Amino acid sequence: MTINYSEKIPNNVDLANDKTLQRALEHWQPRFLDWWREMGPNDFASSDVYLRTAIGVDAQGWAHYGTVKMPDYRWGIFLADPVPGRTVGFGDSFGQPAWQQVPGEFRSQFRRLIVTQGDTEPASVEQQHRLGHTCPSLYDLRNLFQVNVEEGRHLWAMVYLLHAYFGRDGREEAEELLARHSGDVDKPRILGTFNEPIEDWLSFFCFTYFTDRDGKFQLKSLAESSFDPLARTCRFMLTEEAHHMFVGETGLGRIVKRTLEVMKEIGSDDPAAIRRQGAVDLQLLQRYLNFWFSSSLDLFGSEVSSNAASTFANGIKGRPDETTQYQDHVCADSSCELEMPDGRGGLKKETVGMRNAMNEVLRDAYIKDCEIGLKRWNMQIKRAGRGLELKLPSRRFRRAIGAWTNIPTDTEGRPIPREEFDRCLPEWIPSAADKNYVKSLMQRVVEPGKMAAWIAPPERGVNNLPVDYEYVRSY
Ligand code: BYC
Repeated sequence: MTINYSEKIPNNVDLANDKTLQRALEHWQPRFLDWWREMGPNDFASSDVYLRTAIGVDAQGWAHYGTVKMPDYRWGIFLADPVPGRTVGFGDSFGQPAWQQVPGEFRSQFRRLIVTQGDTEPASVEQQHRLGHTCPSLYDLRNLFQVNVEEGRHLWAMVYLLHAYFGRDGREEAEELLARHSGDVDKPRILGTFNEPIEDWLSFFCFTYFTDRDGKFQLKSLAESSFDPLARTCRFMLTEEAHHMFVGETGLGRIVKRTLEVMKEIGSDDPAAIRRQGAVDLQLLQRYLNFWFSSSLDLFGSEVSSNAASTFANGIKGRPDETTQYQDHVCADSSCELEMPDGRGGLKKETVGMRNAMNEVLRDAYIKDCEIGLKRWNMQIKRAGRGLELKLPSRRFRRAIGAWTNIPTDTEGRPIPREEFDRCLPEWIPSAADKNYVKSLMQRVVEPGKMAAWIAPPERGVNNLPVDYEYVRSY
């Protein structure tokens, strides 16, 4: 299916033949642009940015590169091609034909998930609103803007579903997606992590590593949905999401690389000495990892969740790679064992019905995926002959959602007294002094090819261009 760029809203859903939907979306479009101008990277509205735009939804047609001013980016509605004869892949309706419409009895559950997914997209653009002013290089500035425009498109993806399949409620929800704002006291974004400020690039790279990876797992679960338009929408979004995680993984890897170079230059791994050279000591990086990983773990919801059980049973939300990774797609009788707090400062094992534990199944897969980057960075550290190892904290550490909410544990997940937790927390997550130091590093570098002192250059540029290409002009 080709994307029609001759229309006001580029799409591959034949919008031209659905005048009512087209009018509704054309009514929403100026509101989106107002929001982008107010809450997006608005100080860079006149910059020329080297961006990729989707021109087709298959692997080859994906990326077209060109120089664009961000407000002129062609946000649109792109669904992956349908799979002929697709059937429901899990839950109580397993094996029946996939749905082209939302069944009435599941309408509010679908709407809630689509709204929650949609809410994260503009939230992240709002969180990253001012980062352009402190970019460590033009290459990174361009990557930030690529991420921003694609999150804007992901918002379009969810708004399309709301408009096309949820009538008036859907249109109202689409308006609300532009009315809530990250960190707003009265109208915050729905999920906790999306209200956390991202004020520096270390946080940005952690966010794209950890939080966008939650996006990968949630989108993969929704890509299994029996509601085919949602599944197809998410399948295409996943191709964009991959770049966001690449930005996080390579960004953090480049920070580690630079720190190791500095350690070698000065012949020391003393954090104070490393900071005197304007680099990020690995202990500081560890505290950032602890913060963003623990916050992102909350995005999977409670360990035991009746919401998760019913979205699975009803065929609304499956598990990532449901078809290829699992034998039992119904999970009506199976169970699993979880380690839970015993209410007396210890642990107990609890047997939970599999459907109720679906959030934990996703969290398990997510944690494994997060470990891959850590292994790679630790290899770099080991090769440089340094003893330190970066680690993911325990899944029980600093949780604000689920069974471990407000249960004080150390980073290994051992329950500890509240006083000890309060005393140690500033050593486990970035302290005010850490944040001030990181802030002092955030000086804008915009000479083509030049990098800030705390990050190594990337191994290659974008789309085979050299690293010193002028990826953003007139910033
Ligand atoms: N913060 O049974 P529970 C992405 C709420 S990221 C605040 O525990 P459930 C992206 C929950 O909403 C992917 N509230 O959990 C990344 C519920 O509230 P209501 C985003 C939370 O429902 C970077 C209550 O607690 N996509 O794409 O099984 C940049 C009890 O819920 C939190 C999705 O999340 C939290 N962390 O699962 C840009 C997919 N966690 O309804 C984009 C859609 C839970 O009782 N969402 N609550 O008022 C879902 O699948 C589910 O809603 C959740 C929660 C997995 C989030």
